[in-house]
Amino acid sequence: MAGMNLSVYLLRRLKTLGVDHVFGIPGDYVLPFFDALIASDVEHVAACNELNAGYAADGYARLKGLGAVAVTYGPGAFSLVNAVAGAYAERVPVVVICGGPRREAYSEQPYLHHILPGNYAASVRLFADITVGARRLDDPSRAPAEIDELLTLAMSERRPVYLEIPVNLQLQEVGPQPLASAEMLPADQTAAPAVVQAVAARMLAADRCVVLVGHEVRAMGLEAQVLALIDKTALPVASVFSGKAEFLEQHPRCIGIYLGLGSPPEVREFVEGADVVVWLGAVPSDFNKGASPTAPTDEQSVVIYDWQLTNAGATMTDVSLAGIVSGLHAVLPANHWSKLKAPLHVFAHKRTEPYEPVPDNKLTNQRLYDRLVHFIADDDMVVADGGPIVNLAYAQFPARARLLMSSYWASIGTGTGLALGACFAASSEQRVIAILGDGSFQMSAQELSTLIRYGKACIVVVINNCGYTLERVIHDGPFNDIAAWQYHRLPEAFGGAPGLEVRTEGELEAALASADAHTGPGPLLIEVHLDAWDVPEVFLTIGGKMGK
Ligand SMILES: Cc1ncc(C[n+]2csc(CCOP(=O)(O)OP(=O)(O)O)c2C)c(N)n1
Ligand SMILES: [Mg+2]
Repeated sequence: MAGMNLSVYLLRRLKTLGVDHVFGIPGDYVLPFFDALIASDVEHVAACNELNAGYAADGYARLKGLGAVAVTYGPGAFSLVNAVAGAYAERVPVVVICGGPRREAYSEQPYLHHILPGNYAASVRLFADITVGARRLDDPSRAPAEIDELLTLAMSERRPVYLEIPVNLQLQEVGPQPLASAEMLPADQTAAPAVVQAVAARMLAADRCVVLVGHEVRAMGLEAQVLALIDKTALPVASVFSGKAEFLEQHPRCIGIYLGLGSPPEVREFVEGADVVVWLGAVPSDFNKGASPTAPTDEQSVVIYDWQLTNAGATMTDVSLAGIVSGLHAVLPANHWSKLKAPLHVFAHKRTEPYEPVPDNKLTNQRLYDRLVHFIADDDMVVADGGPIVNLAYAQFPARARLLMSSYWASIGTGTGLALGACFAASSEQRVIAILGDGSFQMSAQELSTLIRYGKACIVVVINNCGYTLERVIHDGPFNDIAAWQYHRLPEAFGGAPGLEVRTEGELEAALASADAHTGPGPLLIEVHLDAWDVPEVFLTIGGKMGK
């Protein structure tokens, strides 16, 4: 290991942890790192701006377990803030590599570009709030250990970390240090047996018990364990909005998705009328309770989330989700709930419902998703942004399809970047299908050119409904209108990829046939026109409540 420099060390560690691509944009404070990146076996992927590079690293990390983004100081790093905050909120391990000024400058404090006047600590401080570790690496002899510590933290907490590396240290030798092992830690199993027993006893005493699954289950890699728990016990289970658990929607005990007032009536009645509601890796948040005045109360609920367990209002810390899931699996009797009658697979859009196109009919929101649910197949990676996130909540997913979206942090504009990252994480057989609202797409549309540049055969569906429909249903005004773009013509302007326009059911069939046949290189964009107010009835109900 003699002669290894800091950047090479970091890149080797990333590579061992499965990171084959680093997204990002250079600048003078990070150029030595970029030289090392280009010379390494990790590929650099350029995005049009740092925010989108951050979203791409997020999409990549959701699929590969770790992602990385490299940027320059100040404007580069600060542009990343929303993407990193989202990764923190949604538990996605993204490594931020930020090149900083020369090490001596931190004490001498000269006026330099990209530095807030007199504030050389600003970046580390800013990222401290939105990562599980934000550090400046200013001692090459300690850097390998610090890098390993931060990477381990990112992997075990499933949250971002921030590494600031002074420009004159990026190629400094780190000494003849062996590569320490910063392997992905197994999910922490801690959950005191007494805690598990208390939850199990409460569940067993209830007439009706239901499990709600949210975004932490996926983030912590516990999908198989949760399925095994449901298999063994026959507990009725539903997803929630934040981190819709698409992987369990085909399970014989899956009742559907709980969205408060937005739930199908039988799902709402079953969940809200339960004696015990177990929120697994799910938050009883405003979005997940969907403005329902009769949403599960604290007394009704057991909430296991963010290393905390709240049972009937009393909170305990240091309880891991993995520990509770495996503990419950061990102590709950087999088939205990098999006689509990529960609704089954209640989804507005299901593959089992036949769909017959009426070619000349103008396409509607309802019919679009009735059709898309047949298009989405096992092993597809679906990315959603804006209104499509809510519409897809009502679609039943194939067991092996993945849905990527910002549904807890809920930042629109993430979709194109997430899709870009997913394209680099996907295997060559996997399709990436992005279904994006026009308002969301306008925030990051230039990454279409990145998909073209790298020849990624992504299907990008842009729903042109003339603006911010989700906001219209809450509170309308001219602020919800957006510029009228000819979305289907963008691929041509951005470098020559096909773009199609859909207004009728017949045109949708033709476009989806093209999508099925599309192998690239580069994306296929399908612009779908819908009316601005064409939304499911429930959106109007919830929107009205949220507006108040
Ligand atoms: C970064 C960010 N800015 C603003 C919002 C508020 N917001 C939530 S939904 C939405 C409109 C989404 O529009 P679009 O993507 O076109 O989907 P549609 O509602 O039209 O289906 C806005 C502006 C947000 N969530 N995130
Ligand atoms: Mg829209």
